[in-house]
Amino acid sequence: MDWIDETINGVRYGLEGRVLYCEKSAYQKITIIESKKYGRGLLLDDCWMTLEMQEKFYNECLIHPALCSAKNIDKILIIGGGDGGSAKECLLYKGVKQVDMVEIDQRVIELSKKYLPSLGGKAWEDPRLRTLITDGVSWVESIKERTYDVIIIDGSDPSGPAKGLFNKSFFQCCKRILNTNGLFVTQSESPESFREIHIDMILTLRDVFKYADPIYSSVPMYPSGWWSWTFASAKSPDYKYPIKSRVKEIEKEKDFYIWSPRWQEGAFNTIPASIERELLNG
Ligand code: SPD
Repeated sequence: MDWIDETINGVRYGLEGRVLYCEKSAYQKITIIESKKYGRGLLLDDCWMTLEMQEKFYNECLIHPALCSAKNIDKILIIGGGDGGSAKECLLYKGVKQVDMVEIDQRVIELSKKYLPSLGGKAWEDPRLRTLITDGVSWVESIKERTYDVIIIDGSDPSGPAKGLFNKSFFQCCKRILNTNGLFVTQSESPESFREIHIDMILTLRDVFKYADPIYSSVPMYPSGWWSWTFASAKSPDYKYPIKSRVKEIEKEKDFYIWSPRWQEGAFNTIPASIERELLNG
């Protein structure tokens, strides 16, 4: 056994385990590990992306507040998400007719299917999933307006291939290709380890969409363990309120670890005082 660590600003986040596979793809270093405590995992450029036994901490917060509260969920766009975890959660909803997953690095998908099959699970065989290997920024620039009901940004950190997913121009394109009632959600980094990026993302999203609000929860292996997801809409902050019929349907599909309608409403009401202050003064 060895230690596999992500290091950032003089702190490290590590697990005891061993490296199963590592390669340098055209875009990034991809590492697959086997850990003692949390099963197999994926790192991109030495940053934790997912672990078999931690994906629930991240994917439930990214997907279910959005899909339980969006007016329509027929057509979903996921940018990134090559491990398949976020697509799997979306496809639990019978009302979802199409999920376009736009992943820049084909090797992330191939290696996730091979080493982390439980992440994507049945999603990989679901005819509603369309996998598109291309750059997410070019994709949103090329799509005609009002194409999607929900847009989900499931990318990595703002360095390397995911850098463009944090720009105002990217958010503007997302707004353009969302339907009028559409809902946007992005992972929005750690309010502790990436404070400036986090605050800047929320303020930029408010500027672009009008309504944008973060929720916070824990992803144990991510820097500081404290993570955020930000939801945005041009119409109203309805993302705060799960739709009863949708909740009833999804609660039959799985036993949730984090998400519940009560958790969702609470999460949007528990913004830490210092963040609220910074956003007000922003
Ligand atoms: N620092 C980790 C940020 C990664 C967020 N996205 C993870 C992608 C897993 N589907």
